[in-house]
Amino acid sequence: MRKAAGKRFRLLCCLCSVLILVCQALYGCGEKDVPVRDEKLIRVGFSQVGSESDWRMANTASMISALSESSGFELIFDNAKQRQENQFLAIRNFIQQDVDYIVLAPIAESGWDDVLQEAKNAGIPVIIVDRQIDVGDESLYTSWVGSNFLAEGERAIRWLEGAIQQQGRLNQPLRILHIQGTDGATAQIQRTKALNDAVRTHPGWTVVSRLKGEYTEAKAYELVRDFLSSGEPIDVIYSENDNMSFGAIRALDEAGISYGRDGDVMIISFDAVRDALKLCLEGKINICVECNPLHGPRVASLITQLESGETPPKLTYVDETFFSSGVLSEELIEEREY
Ligand code: GZL
Ligand code: ZN
Repeated sequence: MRKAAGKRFRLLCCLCSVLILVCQALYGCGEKDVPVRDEKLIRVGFSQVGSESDWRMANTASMISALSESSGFELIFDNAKQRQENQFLAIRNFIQQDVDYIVLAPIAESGWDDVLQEAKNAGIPVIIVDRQIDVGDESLYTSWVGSNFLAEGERAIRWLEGAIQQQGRLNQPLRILHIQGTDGATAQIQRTKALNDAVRTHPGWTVVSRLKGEYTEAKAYELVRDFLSSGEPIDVIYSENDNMSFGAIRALDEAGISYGRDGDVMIISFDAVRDALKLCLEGKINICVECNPLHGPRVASLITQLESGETPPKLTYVDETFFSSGVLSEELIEEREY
């Protein structure tokens, strides 16, 4: 009797488990739903300038790690390879995909009015990161976070004035080789403005040549090598990012020209990425002006504020400093995030 009941019970159990399996297979019901596209994730389309410099790579890494799925984001990343038309394509693609936010690291300040009007018409908020944009209607973007590039340039000039004064050369001629970043980028416009303002106030200072290095080591190396072959003497290289400084240093080495703390040519460099700080510690670069690329957490917090209905500030400037060989150490360099 008992055996038969046991048999019936076992039969009933396996019938139920088959039923549950069938139900899960058909309706996905049961403890873990398999999301087709998890509605809870905030979908962000990010149009990045390219991968032209160490700074840019650090910026990309910061954005990817901050806008991660574990933090509640679905990131759609596009690398424009330093071409603005690729950024237009990426933004239109994000609009098609109906993302929740568009984040744009603009290659240059101008040209954004039309494509950002399309994003506005689609009701997609746009956050600008790093360089700024110049649009007729400032409501085309919700918020910007980045550096005060003019302040960076002025920091470099104040250091140069101090160094020249120490050498007793303040009113003597100073021949400056200026290596510029990508034309029309806010970092280029404002770091250049700081130098131009200084040349205007120091009669003996002259810019002997302006080279368009596009923030890359290769381009800067080529242009500085060609310039040095003219034999024109220089006292300072004002280089608008570290990778162009690396290129300039290669050309100076090939030309047998000394540079840095104890050399004939002082080098002023912007970004302060790790490899530049190491050269600064060795005395090969005189000053590294910090330009902080770690905007990922800042953008994530802007989006979080917007998600909770808050209105973040229109412009958020990050704090930055500068480094000369005297204040650097191996430990300090190792501790830095980029
Ligand atoms: C500055 C950034 C510049 C860096 C370069 O915030 O736009 O672009 O100085 C980078 O290294 O390529
Ligand atoms: Zn404007």
